[in-house]
Amino acid sequence: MSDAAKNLTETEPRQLDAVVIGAGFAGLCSLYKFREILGMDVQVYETGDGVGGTWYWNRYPGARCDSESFYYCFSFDDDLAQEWEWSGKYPEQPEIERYLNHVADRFDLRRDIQLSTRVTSARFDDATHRWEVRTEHGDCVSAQFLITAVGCLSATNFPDIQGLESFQGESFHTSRWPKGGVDFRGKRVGLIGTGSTGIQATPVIAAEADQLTVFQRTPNFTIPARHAAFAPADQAEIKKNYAEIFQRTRESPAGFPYFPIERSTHDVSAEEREEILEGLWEEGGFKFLWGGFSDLLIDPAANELASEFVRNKIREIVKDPETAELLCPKCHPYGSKRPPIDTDYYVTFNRDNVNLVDIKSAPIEEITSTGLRTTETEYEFDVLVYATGFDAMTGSLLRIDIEGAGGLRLADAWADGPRTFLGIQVAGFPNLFTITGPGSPSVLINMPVAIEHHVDWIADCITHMKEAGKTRVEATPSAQDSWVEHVAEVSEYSLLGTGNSWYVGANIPGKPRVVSPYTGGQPLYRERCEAVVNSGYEGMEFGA
Ligand code: NA7
Repeated sequence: MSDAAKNLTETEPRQLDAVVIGAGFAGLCSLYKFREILGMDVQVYETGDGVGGTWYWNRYPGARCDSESFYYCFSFDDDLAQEWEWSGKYPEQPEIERYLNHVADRFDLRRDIQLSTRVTSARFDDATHRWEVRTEHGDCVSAQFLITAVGCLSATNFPDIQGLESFQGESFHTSRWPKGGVDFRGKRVGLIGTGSTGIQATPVIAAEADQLTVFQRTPNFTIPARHAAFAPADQAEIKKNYAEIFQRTRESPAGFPYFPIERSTHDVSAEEREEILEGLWEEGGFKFLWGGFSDLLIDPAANELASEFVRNKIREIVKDPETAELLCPKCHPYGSKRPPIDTDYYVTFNRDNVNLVDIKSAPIEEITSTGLRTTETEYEFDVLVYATGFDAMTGSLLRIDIEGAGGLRLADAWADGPRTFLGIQVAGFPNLFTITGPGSPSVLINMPVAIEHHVDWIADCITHMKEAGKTRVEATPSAQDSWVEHVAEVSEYSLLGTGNSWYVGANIPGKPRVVSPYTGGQPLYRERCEAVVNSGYEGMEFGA
């Protein structure tokens, strides 16, 4: 080979059919589908040094799934579902990480996954209809399709508090937890944040630490998970009914194998309402949210009755009335901030070594070298835990420098909030597919169900393209405008977007307030996606 030819080979980027960013549920599912079923040449890049995505990073104490194990998993392979044994209802992080590693091995996925590699930029080439993708290591590849499988909750949100770097003790963000764990024995611990993560971590840290102080800005409603191990008979029953269970997850409003009861809160007497709510509380888990009265997330008065039911539970459980009142959410409807489910959260505040501090009335002013100072008090700690969440829905996409056709940057296209078609495509960004992107139901659905739906839809679209001999596909601006309008319109009927939550970007200072997830429910969303396919991809333009 001549020197010139050699240089060309060395500098010419590797040519691929698709780059997938992320090796969590969405990335593994994409790789399997695009490589094994469509026969594409796929490269996955993953920042972590293992597969698992959310379940690789979030290894904080108490990290557990909020959906039940037997349907928070893949349905695309019957043998996989039959082989894998879940230990119980709500698996802890290590078990889900093991499951995803098993999936990677079972389908021989690792050979196309490059770990410890962050994708830094992606640029669409108008002339070739291909994406040029660059990584932090300086690799550059060329791919026809760019599939983002980056997760809705993966861009860590470190709070912008003065003095963050000055703390001399140990400090950790829950989503970047050290693999070896943290030894809390004999230590004074400060924990900031009472979302799902803080609520899961609090009881576990409290049981180990000398003292735990929880800094709460907004109280949250949480329902007991009532975790239980599976007996062999439970496993057998699930496996016998798997086809039906998975089918129900695809048909129900939120991707669970159950539906809301077909009654409004106001259809029943006060006694019957309490009985039903009590039953849901006793059963535990997400049924309180997705399996209760049909008007819970629509009618403020109905919601207030359920909210007050939970507040009364808090007042019953927490012995100190002042602490109980502080834990009672009073400024947002139940469900309008993502409601956690928990194991022993409220009861933990009865422990002598646990203290709750209201930082709404007395905000944190500064992190100091020895702890933190609020406007009222100075606190000293050995360990600080930031359970402060994520720049959700858009953060993980916007942290990659994505440049579409004509040099349009995603950050500019979304300057006033995310705009997508079905949450899957973005006008001006041809051949880019965003799995569980903003504008799709994503986090309002049991995630593996949402992911498999998107991966199947994208695979069908790519197949259609190939059969038609096309090399470029993108949503039209007008189809995108209509979809954005529809997403906003349906959100008007729901209470889900009314809280100051990450659903609307309210947790990130300066972020435009937009209801990011589609609140119209899974059936309507699937219907819309199917209608696009059945119309021959109306709203999408194909080019060659
Ligand atoms: P969340 O639900 O966003 O919760 C973060 C918590 O941290 C929440 O209580 C916030 O209070 C609090 N927070 C955030 N920034 C600050 C600052 N600057 N000062 C004080 N307190 C702050 O994140 P999670 O990790 O718990 O859960 C994320 C999702 O992962 C979860 O919903 C599941 O889907 C899985 P705020 O409520 O904003 O007042």
